[in-house]
Amino acid sequence: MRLRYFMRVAAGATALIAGLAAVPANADDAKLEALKAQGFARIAIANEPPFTAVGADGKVSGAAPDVAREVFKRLGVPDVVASISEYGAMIPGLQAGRHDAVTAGLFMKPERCAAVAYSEPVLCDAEAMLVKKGNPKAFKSYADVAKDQSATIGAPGGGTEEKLALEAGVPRDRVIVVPDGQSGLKMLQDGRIDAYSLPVLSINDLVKKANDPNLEVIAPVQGAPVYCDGAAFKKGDEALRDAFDVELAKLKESGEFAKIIEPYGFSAAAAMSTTREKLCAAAK
Ligand code: 6CS
Repeated sequence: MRLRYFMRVAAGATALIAGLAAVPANADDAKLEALKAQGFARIAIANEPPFTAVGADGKVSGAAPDVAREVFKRLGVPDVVASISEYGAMIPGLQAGRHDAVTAGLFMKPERCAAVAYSEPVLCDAEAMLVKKGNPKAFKSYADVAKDQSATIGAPGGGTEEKLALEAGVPRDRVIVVPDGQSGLKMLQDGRIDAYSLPVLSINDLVKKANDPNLEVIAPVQGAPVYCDGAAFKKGDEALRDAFDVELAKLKESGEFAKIIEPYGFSAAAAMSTTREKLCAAAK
């Protein structure tokens, strides 16, 4: 009796293992298969150099799209097609199926990690403020802006700098939503805002191109964390995210990751020194 029971269990187990073995490793990569068939991945970007940039000829560059393009190519998706979006609209656009991924320097924070499936870290940067030469209001932190009742600060809508300013106590009506870098620069130069805040490399890029001696960069903003982004995928597309991570890890390992991002001013070591898990658990 016992032998027959054992034989039945063994036969069942063998059939199960054979069945599993027949399932391809990436069986639930339906999304990846769809992107391969589509021939490109639709990425959301902000057009904020050096994170993301769209040239006059429409060519998409910047560290985040360049990494994404290389990873997708290795996954069998030949190219990326970008649409420009405000940071605050990127996650809703991803969730609504308008983008296949966000590769824009969208920094990992717990509330965003809860809403999307991030890859492992790609681009890290501290925060900066652009002010008039001489820093007339002596800003060093977002709290300094809060303390000065007359001070206003510009920041991207739905961006980390907007949130940091509000969390530091700057009232809503003194945090001015700015659509893009050139607008922020002009508003500061025209005296319509007292400071404009973006990540350090973005502010430095603006200053380099502005060629205006009457500007000063406060970097890093005291009390603001160093953030890192990852490529963001829709919840449910974890298999695609995992496949992205496998190729991203190979790029990091081979040194090609550094070759892509370091010419833009980013540190490969910074991204490789941390993880999605740590960044998604971080306080801010
Ligand atoms: O993740 C963000 O919200 C921020 N990331 C970048 C690259 N620029 C500004 C934005 O607020």
